[in-house]
Amino acid sequence: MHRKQLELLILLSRFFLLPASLPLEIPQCNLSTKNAIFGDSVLGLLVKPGESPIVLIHPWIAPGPDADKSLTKVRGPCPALNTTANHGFIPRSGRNITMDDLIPGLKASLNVAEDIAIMAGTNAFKTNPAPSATVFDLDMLNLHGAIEHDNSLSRGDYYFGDNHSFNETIYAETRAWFHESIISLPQAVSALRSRIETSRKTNPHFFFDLDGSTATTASYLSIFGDTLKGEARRDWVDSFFQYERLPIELGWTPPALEFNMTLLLSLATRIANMLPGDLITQSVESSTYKDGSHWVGGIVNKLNRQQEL
Ligand SMILES: *[C@@H]1O[C@H](CO)[C@@H](O)[C@H](O)[C@H]1NC(C)=O
Ligand SMILES: *[C@@H]1O[C@H](CO)[C@@H](O)[C@H](O)[C@H]1NC(C)=O
Ligand SMILES: *[C@@H]1O[C@H](CO)[C@@H](O)[C@H](O)[C@H]1NC(C)=O
Ligand SMILES: *[C@@H]1O[C@H](CO)[C@@H](O)[C@H](O)[C@H]1NC(C)=O
Ligand SMILES: CC(=O)N[C@H]1CO[C@H](CO)[C@@H](O)[C@@H]1O
Ligand SMILES: CC(=O)N[C@H]1CO[C@H](CO)[C@@H](O)[C@@H]1O
Repeated sequence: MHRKQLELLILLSRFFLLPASLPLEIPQCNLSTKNAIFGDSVLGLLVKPGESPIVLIHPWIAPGPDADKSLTKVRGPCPALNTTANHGFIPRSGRNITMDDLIPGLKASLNVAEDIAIMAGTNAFKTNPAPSATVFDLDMLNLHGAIEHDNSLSRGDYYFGDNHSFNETIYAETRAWFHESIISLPQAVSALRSRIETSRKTNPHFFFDLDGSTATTASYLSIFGDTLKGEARRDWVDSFFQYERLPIELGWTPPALEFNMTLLLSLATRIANMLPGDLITQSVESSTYKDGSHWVGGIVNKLNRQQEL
């Protein structure tokens, strides 16, 4: 939709859809952001002051079972992708997700940059059993050691069975480190470290994925807080992990700073450097963050390793 058309529609909406006195204001959204969120949908114009366009255009819908079994929705171990599917930013079915779904979907929902979407998509395609696939289903990510990894903040390790559903006991261990309404970087690192230590003690097949572990912590801090400070709002983080729902009702909006690979690697490196040294040196695949390339190489190694196990 062109800017002019959008402006005209907003103007018209004031006459037909909203009392004239109500300003149509979407906080922290400029015109191009609005466009990304609304797409071509005129429904966007029904937004009332104080209501988020995401809630209206992308309502959260739990992935319940469908009457038609062939269309049953699938979800996977990644809370961020589950969440974007629950809001319909990527196919609600959770199936046949392409790069063309991921790039605009992650941008509009979480202000995640294209380079991260491409990295995530490239890794996800490798979990599709079909050779050279360029689509994936969210549950394909359950493949252990690819994107799914041990010592998750909210899920059990593969060794213990269910490697993908939200697990209250495990999240409680993570949450115990979040002492204040703002999760600081040291608290976030302590939570991750505690999960690593628990897995190391209890899981005889523990496999430490430094990249996956530090990237998860870096991502939730960046999306629900401030990537530069490395801290996040605890109520937003809770809502995300527990319900896989964007915490819009709690006042969250996508981060103002686009979250890209440079920012991800920078915060992940800070986190890695705060972990005990032996974890870093014992890490199996990669402990360097020079660029994003090892993510893809790393996953191939991990997939091979999975076959060896
Ligand atoms: C509007 O948002 C776009 C996309 O996020 C950004 O590139 C642009 O700088 C923003 N403009 C203003 C005035 O904030
Ligand atoms: C996904 O793709 C497969 C193979 O092309 C197709 O059979 C199936 O109907 C698609 N499913 C959805 C939900 O789009
Ligand atoms: C959650 O994790 C705990 C600790 O590993 C485990 O004992 C429990 O069985 C798990 N719960 C579910 C529902 O999988
Ligand atoms: C990532 O974002 C930061 C902050 O906006 C910016 O300085 C950097 O150039 C960006 N990196 C890339 C590769 O776009
Ligand atoms: C490798 C793998 O996918 N492991 C398991 C993840 O958890 C579910 C059970 O909840 C299993 O069906 C998968 O086999
Ligand atoms: C596999 C898994 O944990 N899926 C979750 C994805 O998100 C929905 C909505 O919160 C949960 O109901 C699913 O359990």
